[in-house]
Amino acid sequence: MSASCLSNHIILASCLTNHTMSSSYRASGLLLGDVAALSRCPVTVLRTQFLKAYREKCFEFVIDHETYWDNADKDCRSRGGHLETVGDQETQAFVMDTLRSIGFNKHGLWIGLNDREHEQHWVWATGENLGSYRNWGDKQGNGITHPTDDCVHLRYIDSGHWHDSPCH
Ligand SMILES: [Ca+2]
Repeated sequence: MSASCLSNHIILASCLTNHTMSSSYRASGLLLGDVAALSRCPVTVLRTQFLKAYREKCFEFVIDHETYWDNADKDCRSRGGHLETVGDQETQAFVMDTLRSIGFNKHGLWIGLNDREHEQHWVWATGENLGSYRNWGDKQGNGITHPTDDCVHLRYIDSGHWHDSPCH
């Protein structure tokens, strides 16, 4: 087994859930401060230092345990959200900035991107197709070296580049 394959199997990452805010926030069109924005996150979501608001979403950084994508996906859904869609550079930067600010010290964080259904057809956990924004790391996401790597994490220790890994 190659070193990169081995490291793929020991990667332990965490999940990032997001939730849609209540409509009053979206309708306001105002840039609300963190505290006001957080108050509009679903009441079921625990208010901790790991809950952040960005644009119209509440992000729950679930970093207290490590697991594989399948479990992270289930966990996020059970919390009423889904694994995060990183649809543009701004969201990517928000996630990286937040990880830095909360002292994240793991390899990376699972995001919703996967090609489990059809090889090389990348979709988000929401079912949306991968758009024009991509942030693949070197030799990642191509399906050539490791076609069974169907789930993607944002690898913090590689400047946040995306790496595909086994889902479970
Ligand atoms: Ca694949």
